[in-house]
Amino acid sequence: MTKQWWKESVVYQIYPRSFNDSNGDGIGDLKGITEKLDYLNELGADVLWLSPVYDSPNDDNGYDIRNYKAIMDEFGTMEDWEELLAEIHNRGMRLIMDLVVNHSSDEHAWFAESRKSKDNPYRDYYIWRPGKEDGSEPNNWESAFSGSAWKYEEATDEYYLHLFSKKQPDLNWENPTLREEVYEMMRWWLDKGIDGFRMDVVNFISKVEGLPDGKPQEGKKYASGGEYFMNGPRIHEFLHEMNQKAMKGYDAMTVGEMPGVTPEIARKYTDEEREEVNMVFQFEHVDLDSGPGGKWDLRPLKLSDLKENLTKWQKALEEKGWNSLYMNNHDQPRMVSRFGNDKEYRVESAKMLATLLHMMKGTPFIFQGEELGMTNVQFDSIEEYEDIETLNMYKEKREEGVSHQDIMKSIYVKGRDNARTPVQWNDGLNAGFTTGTPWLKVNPNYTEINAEQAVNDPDSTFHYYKKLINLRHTNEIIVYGGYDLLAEKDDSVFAYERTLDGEKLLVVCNFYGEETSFEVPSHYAGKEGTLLISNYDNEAVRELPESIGLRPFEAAVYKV
Ligand code: TEU
Ligand code: CA
Repeated sequence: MTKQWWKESVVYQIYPRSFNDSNGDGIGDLKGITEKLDYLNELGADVLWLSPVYDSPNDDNGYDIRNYKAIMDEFGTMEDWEELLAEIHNRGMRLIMDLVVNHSSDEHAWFAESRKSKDNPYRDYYIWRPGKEDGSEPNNWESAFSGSAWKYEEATDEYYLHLFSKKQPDLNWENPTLREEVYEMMRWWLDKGIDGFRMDVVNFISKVEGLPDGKPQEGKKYASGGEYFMNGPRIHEFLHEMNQKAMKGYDAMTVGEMPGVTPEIARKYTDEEREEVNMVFQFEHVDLDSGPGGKWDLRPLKLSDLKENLTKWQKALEEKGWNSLYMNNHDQPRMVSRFGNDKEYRVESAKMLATLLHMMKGTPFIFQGEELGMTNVQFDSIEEYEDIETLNMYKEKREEGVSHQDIMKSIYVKGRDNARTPVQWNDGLNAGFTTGTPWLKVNPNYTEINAEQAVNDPDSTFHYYKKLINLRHTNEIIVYGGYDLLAEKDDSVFAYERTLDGEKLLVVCNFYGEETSFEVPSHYAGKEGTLLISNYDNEAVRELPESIGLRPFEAAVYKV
């Protein structure tokens, strides 16, 4: 377990479109980010992760890249980007960019060539196949954005694969020339001085040869096919090659976004000796409230499942490999609405969830607005929603005869636009996000929930996050200590301890809104516990009692 800057850092994710608009066109932009760097520095963020800012037709809000070496017009110019990077580095912070190379936009020059003819030199940059004998698609895989994962092209009488939208054709990683083009592009950005990459669905890039049919669920036409493209046969080879040919020689971090990754495979991806990636985003903990029908099939979260899953990940990567720690991002609903109580106990539960996550072993990722306790949103009509995943699902379910109300219920709980409403800076027009018309409506609760209020309120979630980050910066035990779950059978308390050189950190969280208590394990009997942080006003130091009473969503961290 070597010491690394990316193990000691807290990362803050910016979704540029919704962060801050500097020119009144209703769309967040790079200059808008530069304007807020002092706010992020005040919070204590060490690394900023920018969701894609490259030239894109925005079919999937920038995750469909048309030119990997140009900045999206709506976000500004390359000069604006250079200025942002310089201002980030001037403040001692770092910048990682989003690497989206499982697929490109269908408007990328490579695809424009590839679709021209079967013998075009760029044909094999993408995955083309003839249809089946009966004229149907080459296999029965379903797109993550509804419908078949294949689109037919008349011009060459073949289909191309798109695991996501029709405008996001999958790149063919079996093609060494394509791989070299990706590595060259990565070095081009690293030579500009960036500090690493977040890698979009990077464990999808190796597909099983023959692209076999999956097994559709009962009554379904398409199958996920995930067993044939997640963690595929050459994935470790490709990631090691990328590490050697693109990342080598740069002091840079990599985090792979890996739907379908398990702890065992993640240990291989993140084992430093294997030189693949530094850490991964896993999805098991954010799938615990999904039924067999997937994310829109709502299932209440069981605390015992969450305790078991996060503990499994903590233990699996405790000695070898490294965890990321997140519950929020631009694809996930806001955690205070999803796992906490965003009504009577919004601040307490937001702080409790943050404590639970930030005191674990791994690199924490804060999603924009999470530090303000921003919540999910409920728009009445589907027209007010923007996300292609939501809109395609709505259309598909309406065609299946599901009622508007029933579909909206799932969208309110799991829709990605929950995370994408503009950051709420103050209680003025459009929450201070824009002087124009926001591309996506502002959450109406901005009048109470906004950065200006939070920065001026010492008891706000903002100052609580700032304290959590400072604790990580000043206590090695939080970064490098071991992890052990406590009170495993307790159905309302999530408690664990961290251990390093004889020192212990005791983390106790009441996950629900009812009073409860935590029975302190006997190995703490009579020990002095210094209270490091709590979301209630607890006395500073106290001898650890045998039982700690916990108010609704109470969280406390003791150093013993
Ligand atoms: O997300 C990958 C992914 O699996 C998501 O589609 C996620 O499972 C789903 O959104 C849950 O609702 C990455 C990006 O983070 C996402 O924004 C992109 O839409 C997707 O890849 C395609 O690039
Ligand atoms: Ca703008």
